[in-house]
Amino acid sequence: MLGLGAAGVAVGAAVQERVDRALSPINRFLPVGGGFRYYSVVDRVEPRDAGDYTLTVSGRVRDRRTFTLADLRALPQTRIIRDFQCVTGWRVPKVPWAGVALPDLLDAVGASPAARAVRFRSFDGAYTESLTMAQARRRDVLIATDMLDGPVSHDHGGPVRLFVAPMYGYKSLKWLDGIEVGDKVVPGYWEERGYDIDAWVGRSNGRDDEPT
Ligand SMILES: Nc1nc2c(c(=O)[nH]1)N[C@H]1C(S)=C(S)[C@@H](COP(=O)(O)O)O[C@H]1N2
Ligand SMILES: [Mo]
Repeated sequence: MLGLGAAGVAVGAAVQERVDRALSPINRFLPVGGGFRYYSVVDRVEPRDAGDYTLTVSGRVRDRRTFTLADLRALPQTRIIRDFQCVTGWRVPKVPWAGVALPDLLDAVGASPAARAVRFRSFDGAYTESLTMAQARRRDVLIATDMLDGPVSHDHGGPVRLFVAPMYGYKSLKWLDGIEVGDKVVPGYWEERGYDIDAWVGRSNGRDDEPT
């Protein structure tokens, strides 16, 4: 009985690994962070030192600006606690996130009130995402410098990632280094491959948030 059980677990793990590989080129459980999986659509992302990191905000803005990590930390800070939900089924409850609320960053560069969309780029060289301006103006969309009460680790997309609280995880682009204010919602990496452009998780997420 015991032996069979162990074999069953081993087979289960092998099947899970194959499912994981089919879902994404790179996919493994992260050793920390209670339930997160590591996702990357490219084999390897060159780590970027916090000291070398920059985020460029361009497009329909009054002031095109390049922010260092220190610049981002000098802007008004927002902290929220929200679940993280991947569309493939795993969910991490009550994750603390902190950084700059996207509307505060858009105000800092003077984003045009007439602009319709915001596009995000990753320094992995492959992944992009977009939001409508109405979505980007939500206060629960963060330019996250911290998660799980520490700096965003490289595996989680640090030094800086996007966190779109009300939407599935694929909107939360990792290794963020470019934001472009424009007029078009351009389908992102997974959206080109069939995922919905509007990725709302549903009304249950974010009920038990803490004041920021
Ligand atoms: N650059 C980049 N960002 C990404 C992804 C990716 O593969 N590359 N995967 C997305 C998906 S589908 C999920 S669920 C989360 C996973 O975040 P994690 O790796 O920190 O668990 O990142 C999102 N952001
Ligand atoms: Mo995901």
